[in-house]
Amino acid sequence: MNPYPHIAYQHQERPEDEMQARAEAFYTLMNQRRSVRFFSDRPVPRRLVELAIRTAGTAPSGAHRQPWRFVVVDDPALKHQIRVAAEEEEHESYHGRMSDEWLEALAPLGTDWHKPFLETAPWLVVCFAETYGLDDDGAKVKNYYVQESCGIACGLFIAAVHNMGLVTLTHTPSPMRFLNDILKRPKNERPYILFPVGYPAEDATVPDLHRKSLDEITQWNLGE
Ligand code: IYR
Repeated sequence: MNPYPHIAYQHQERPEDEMQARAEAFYTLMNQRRSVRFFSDRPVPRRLVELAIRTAGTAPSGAHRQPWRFVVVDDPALKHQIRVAAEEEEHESYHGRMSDEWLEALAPLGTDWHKPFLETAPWLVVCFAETYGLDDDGAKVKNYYVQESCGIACGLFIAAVHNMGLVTLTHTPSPMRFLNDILKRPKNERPYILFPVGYPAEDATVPDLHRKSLDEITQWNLGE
């Protein structure tokens, strides 16, 4: 493969006070983000979902393979199929597949196998991770750092959804392979995260969680 030609990087230089103000504003915005499990059925324009996916697609990826595929669902029949299949798997998980330790870890969140948001939210966006590519002859092409790449893309997706004033949830019914069948995706793609996207329900609540402090999540050089 030929190297990419290099072009000038368009750096946006900013005065330091503006950098500080933007950094504070962005942190404040992101610190207001919450995973929301109670959705309104209020419609959301498709172009907003498109913008969240475009934003996700700006993520860096191993060898620039961009090993993600976002499948967007608003068809009620498809959403129903996904809900039924997800609840079936989740029922199994909550009633035997998850360890007691895991169930205990989840207890404070109050989650269970019911997933009504899979039908209530106007959009479901499923990120599939392309575990390997296929060339024109159908031969396998290795992808690199697929988990990391998709994780970053999904992080940007979540930030984009929050920034536009909508809510989402990183839903990972397990196992998720049923999504390949329902959404007709090939076997080199693995469901990575399922995101319901929409407005929160008017009476939506979230658990009163606290985030670790800067000190708890940071070490400067070798620490004190
Ligand atoms: N996927 C299940 C269980 C679950 C697991 C974790 I780790 C969570 O942080 C939350 C839920 C579910 O969606 O209920």
